[in-house]
Amino acid sequence: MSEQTITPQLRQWIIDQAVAHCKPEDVLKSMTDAGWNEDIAIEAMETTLKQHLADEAEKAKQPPSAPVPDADLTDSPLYLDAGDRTVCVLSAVKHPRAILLGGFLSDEECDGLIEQAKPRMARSLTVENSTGGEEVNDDRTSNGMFFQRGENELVRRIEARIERLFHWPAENGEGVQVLQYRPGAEYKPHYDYFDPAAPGTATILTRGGQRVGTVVMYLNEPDKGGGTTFPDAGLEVYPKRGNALFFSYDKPHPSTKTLHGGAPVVAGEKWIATKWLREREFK
Ligand code: PD2
Ligand code: ZN
Repeated sequence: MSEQTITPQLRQWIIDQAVAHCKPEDVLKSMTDAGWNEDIAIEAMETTLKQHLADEAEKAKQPPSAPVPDADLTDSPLYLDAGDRTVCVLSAVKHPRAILLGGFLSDEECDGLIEQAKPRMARSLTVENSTGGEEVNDDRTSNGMFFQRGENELVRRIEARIERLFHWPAENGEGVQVLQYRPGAEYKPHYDYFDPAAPGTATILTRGGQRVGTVVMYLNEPDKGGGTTFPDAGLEVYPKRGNALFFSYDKPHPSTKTLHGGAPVVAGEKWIATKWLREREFK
């Protein structure tokens, strides 16, 4: 063998042998019998197994996985029955778990939410992790308001759709939030789950546990900018009116790749409604 490259397949084979309790000398012999230079084979075994142990130690430190909301995409249906409406599956990603639905809201429902929200808009707050309270934050330059869960017929209709599509009790949802971004406004990349290490988190979790899913509903169309971005996945979802972006996170950990943000609006305005889903009833 002139060129001896350690491929991902070879690394996986080395791990498989170790997991199956094969003796290192037998693994080395298999490799040299197959034509590997002995020094390169030893180096491949050492680096692979060292990295494997480090990966396993990192995994053991992560919080356990929780059940999460999800749509049933078995057999890749193009349409899903949302009860009172049929919605179109536009795209789905496994990691982060994200699903983009078309026609989740009608134009009238989008306008209705904006009109009902307008008189109640105020500068958006973010959760202050050290205390569990809320504060104005330069990372989030939108205006917003919350509806109570089940507050009116339109809100109930939307909540019932979310319950049905994502198989998650409506009572586990926080109230629908409406956000307005003017040109230049943005929401810098963040996680929607609460940081388990932050001192204020224990208080926040008493109201229904962790957040495990997010639904972002696009209510209008900015002329430029205002997409929802996932920097760790290289993904940008464009804010098409009536569409809904769902994503879930089975543990409050960056390995879910759910770091996401609202990109700055370049021209026009952006209006969205968001719904956060908790593990248990949100009180
Ligand atoms: O404005 C958005 O697109 C957006 C994206 C992600 C808003 C939020 N998250 C949020 O309010 O958490
Ligand atoms: Zn968010």
